[in-house]
Amino acid sequence: MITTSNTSNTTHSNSSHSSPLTILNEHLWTRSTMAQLNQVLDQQGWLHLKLPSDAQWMALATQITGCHLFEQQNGMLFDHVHPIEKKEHLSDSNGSAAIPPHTDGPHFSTPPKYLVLFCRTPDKLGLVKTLFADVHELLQWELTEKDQKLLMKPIQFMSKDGQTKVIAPILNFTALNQILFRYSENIILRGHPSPDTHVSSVYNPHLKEICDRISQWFYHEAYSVTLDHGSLVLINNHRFCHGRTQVFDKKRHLERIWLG
Ligand SMILES: O=C(O)CCC(=O)C(=O)O
Ligand SMILES: [Fe+2]
Repeated sequence: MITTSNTSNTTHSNSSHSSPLTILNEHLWTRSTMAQLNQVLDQQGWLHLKLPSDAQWMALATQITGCHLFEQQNGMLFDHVHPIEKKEHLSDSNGSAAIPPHTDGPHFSTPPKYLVLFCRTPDKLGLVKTLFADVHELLQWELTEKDQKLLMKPIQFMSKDGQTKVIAPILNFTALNQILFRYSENIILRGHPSPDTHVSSVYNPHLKEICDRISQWFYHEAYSVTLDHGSLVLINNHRFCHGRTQVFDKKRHLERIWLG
């Protein structure tokens, strides 16, 4: 059995709903634990585990999901999320600005199925929130016909270096009829996945309305997590949109993989 703690720090941003944090010591890494976690991830769409800081978290994530590592920028299989000097004003994993709602790797024809974040060094001020919201809930909101049309409209998503591009709608479905959400407020409204936060021009004005709707849903419905030492978060990146608030502690350091 898996032990769960009641002192959760995963909360619904707009309500008191909270979900227990799973404490997973290495002696619990059994096949049946993996199967249980796989089931929770499949139904809930996310998992928040607390691991010892020296845990083999990448092996654990591949075992739980049954998925393989997915190439990130420059052929890397692993990346760091931490502010880098001179990039602080950017709204991305190497900046310290807030990152608005997005899915990772929207420029791939099939984006990574899971995003996995492991917390190496938490934000010592405890202020940064990682946010994630279920697209199933967006689809239950009252969307106008125009909103629905805009969700289905093919648009261009590009990589940071502009080399990889895909033209696809925000909302799509897989052959198995599962949601495939592809989104980046930065790309759609600011024209780049990692925009300078000082730039305020609207790149795609006709899509502003649907982005505002998504933002409204996201900040209303999102789960909010404060990542601590050894926190491991797995998020279904086809079904959830995520983002984070501004980083003030420059030492905050996460490690990230994608699985697909
Ligand atoms: O910093 C975080 O909590 C999330 C970062 C993120 O979403 C990203 O780097 O794409
Ligand atoms: Fe992300």
